[in-house]
Amino acid sequence: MIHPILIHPDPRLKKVCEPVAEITPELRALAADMLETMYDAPGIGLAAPQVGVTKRLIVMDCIKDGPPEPLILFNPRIIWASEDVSTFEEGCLSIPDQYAEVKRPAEVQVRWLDETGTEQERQFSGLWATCVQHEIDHLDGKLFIDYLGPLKRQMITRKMEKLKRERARAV
Ligand code: K1U
Ligand code: ZN
Repeated sequence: MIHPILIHPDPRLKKVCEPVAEITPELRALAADMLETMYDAPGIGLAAPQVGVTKRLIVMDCIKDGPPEPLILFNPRIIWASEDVSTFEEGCLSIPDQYAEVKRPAEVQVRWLDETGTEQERQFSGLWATCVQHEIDHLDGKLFIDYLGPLKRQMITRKMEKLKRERARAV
């Protein structure tokens, strides 16, 4: 099932999400729905708060060409970050059509539980590293625009408020 994606500003996108205590069939179904929603958008990542669920769950697939490589991460944690940084032009499905350069560690080591409850660990680099940090930020109520200066952030927020008003009028 495809879920509607919340648009900034929304209080649910500012919350620190709750850790997942047990991976239930309902949470596995939510993860599958989130992947479907992400591919449909289309996007390369999605965090549970973006579909209104304030739990620590993200999905990703940063493969652009070639066979898909979907990842489901419950309670993801960055356990190491490189000193090297990389700058990437980021977008966000909750802030449509707005992009800005964000500087983040170039490589991160992440530990999480997969959909079977098994602990996984992987070192991410390139787009995967940018994406996993962007998604984990969502779980802490942080958006990529929070890395920008106040004027740019305010300008984007106003555009999103206008977009939401227009969308509300259209229904
Ligand atoms: O979390 C999100 O809002 C998803 C976001 C993830 C992301 C993008 C860029 C840098 C860091 C994190 C997106 O997927 S925006 C859409 C996007 O980047 C994309 C869409 C289609 C093809 C390729 C990329
Ligand atoms: Zn985002």
